[in-house]
Amino acid sequence: MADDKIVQTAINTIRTLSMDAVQEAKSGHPGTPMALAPLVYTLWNRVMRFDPQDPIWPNRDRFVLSNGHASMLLWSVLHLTGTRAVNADYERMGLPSVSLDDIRRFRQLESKAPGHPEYHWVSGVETTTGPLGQGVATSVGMGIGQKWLANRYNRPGFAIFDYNIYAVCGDGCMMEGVASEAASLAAHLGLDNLCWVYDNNHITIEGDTRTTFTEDVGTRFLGYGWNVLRVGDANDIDRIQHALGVFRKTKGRPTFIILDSHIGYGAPHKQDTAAAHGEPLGEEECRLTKRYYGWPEDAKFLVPDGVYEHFAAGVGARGAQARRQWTDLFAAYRAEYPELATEIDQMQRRELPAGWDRNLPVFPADPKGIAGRDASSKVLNILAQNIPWFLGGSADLGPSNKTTLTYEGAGDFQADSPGGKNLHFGIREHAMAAIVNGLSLSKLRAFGATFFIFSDYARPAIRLSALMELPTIFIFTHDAMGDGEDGPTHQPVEHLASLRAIPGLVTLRPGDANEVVEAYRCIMQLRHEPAVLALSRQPLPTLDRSKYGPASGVAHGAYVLADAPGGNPEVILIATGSEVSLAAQAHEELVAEGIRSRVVSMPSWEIFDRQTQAYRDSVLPPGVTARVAVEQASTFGWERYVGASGHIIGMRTFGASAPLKELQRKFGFEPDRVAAAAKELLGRA
Ligand SMILES: Cc1ncc(C[n+]2csc(CCOP(=O)(O)OP(=O)(O)O)c2C)c(N)n1
Ligand SMILES: [Mg+2]
Repeated sequence: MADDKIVQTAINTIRTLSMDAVQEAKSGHPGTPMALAPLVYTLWNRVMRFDPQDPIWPNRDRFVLSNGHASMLLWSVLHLTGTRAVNADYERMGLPSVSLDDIRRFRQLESKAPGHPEYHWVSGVETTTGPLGQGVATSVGMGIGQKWLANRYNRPGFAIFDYNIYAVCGDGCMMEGVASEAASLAAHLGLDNLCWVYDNNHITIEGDTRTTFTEDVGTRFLGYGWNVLRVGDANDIDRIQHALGVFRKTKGRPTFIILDSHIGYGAPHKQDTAAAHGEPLGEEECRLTKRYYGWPEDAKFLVPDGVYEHFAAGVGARGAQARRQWTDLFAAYRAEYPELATEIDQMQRRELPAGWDRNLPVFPADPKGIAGRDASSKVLNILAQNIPWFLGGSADLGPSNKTTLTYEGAGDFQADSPGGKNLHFGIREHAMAAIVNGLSLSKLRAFGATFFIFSDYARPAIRLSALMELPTIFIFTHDAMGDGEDGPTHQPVEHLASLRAIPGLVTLRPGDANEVVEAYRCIMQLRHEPAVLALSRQPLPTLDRSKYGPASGVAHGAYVLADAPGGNPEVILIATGSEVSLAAQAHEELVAEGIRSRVVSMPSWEIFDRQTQAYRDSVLPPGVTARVAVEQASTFGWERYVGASGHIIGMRTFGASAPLKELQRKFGFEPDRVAAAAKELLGRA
């Protein structure tokens, strides 16, 4: 076949596979894949360095489909390029990542062609997308990650990391705030490894964007400081290729390509209409569209002769060669820089370096104590020195979160200092969380920080970190009413409950400085789960561990801190965070009155829930039903630990603005009140 002919056939294969899959599934989004097939073809087959034989090769170019509803683009191209599957142990499998059968079973149970791109479910997906805006925001994290990796690991003659990141997005992504936050930061940081292609089709679900979206997107991106290009015809692959070439030559700023396209391209009745967005075209319209493409009208899931070979000769050959060269380069690099090569190996497998936890502090007993955020600061500064690829930052609250790394040489990450370990996200919590995900997808170990109350602003990306099974770390300080005078706008109430509700997310609310250390020890060993650390603003007494149970109990999620004589309690006080020492005080009062009480410190529900039944029963003996839970947060959910006859001291309102002492009195967080609740349960009030 002549070159032009096979190119067109390859593009139309992407289109028709997408149409057929949506038609067969009776659901999905055909129009955008039909419009963007030429873009995806050009990117993959002509530009990207990606080896389908090894989709996790560290120096591959990254492709992010931020308009995740157009997932059939990705399934088509992963299939046509013969991309191979990788298992959870990072082993390359001989099997295809997405088979034609998966595409026939688009959106069905177990198919490797699900509704939206799912990282962890389908090899070759770089990040989960679907919630619009997340993909592009995450791609900024990938851009920062590449810069950081290049700075640390590249050496003269050894460009170990020189990959680019391509993200495709639509009107929805452009309207979402998170994309704006991320775009602003990407330009500030001069991420010239980052290219977004904007599918400017003027269509969203409710119809023409005249009803909602009339801003000048190009001017907006110019204002951010991006290199803005335009390709006026989404079918013009030479112009697309040219624009991508301009991107690759542009230094010092990211590139934004506005691509004018026609949703549902070629469908006689549906092109340029919202009807092409999210429903099957219909059998008749499919036939007519195929006729327009010069395709056999009744063929379904057709991959014409020569198409697989064409992709093999394009991205396949280029990717294989690039990976071979890189592998040779890396072997020579390993000989010359064995320590750095080992670091890269460890990062790729999400392992920790030897000695990662050396010098972690042990805090002496101290009734005045230290704030959770201050203990955290000490731990972070040690971990960041022990683990070269551990980095992070705050959304403009570094001085309050105490997350700034202050040791000699930690440095700030900026355009002209891409080796810095202190990231400055600005007041962009949502983008921060997506960027931390992007860093994690780049195999760095990253944290983001803000006040606990503003975790809401980051929640969609936190949820995705759990869905993607990424070991990202979210450090949230001012975890309760500790900054009392700021009042209800700054007092988290339902945040713990709502984060505990996210499957796979590990929350930890440590009760004193030594629990903070142990919480980090747990978190750092997570490889496939994100963690939220809720830390106090105010000092918490450092408990005397010669008297109380050891803080290493944090590793079990909950543990017996103080017990009744003979380990035979009649009432159990369960507390987290700042309420642990409060419960310990109440315990002393009860003991003085001859009541056999036990205190359980429960920094993490999730970790406790996965302990053996025997362990859980040893901490919360089923026979002891008099139980009091104390937590300066919504009472929601504590019933599961205190049972029907238990008592919960928590929040049922938004709090108030007043000094902390007064708030503690008003809302019942005082030792007497906890002791009184226990006595009432025992009928000894
Ligand atoms: C955060 C979020 N809000 C809403 C949706 C539902 N949704 C999916 S696609 C879409 C329209 C997107 O329009 P556009 O990005 O222009 O996509 P096109 O139809 O042009 O492909 C909407 C509202 C979503 N996926 N994510
Ligand atoms: Mg659109």
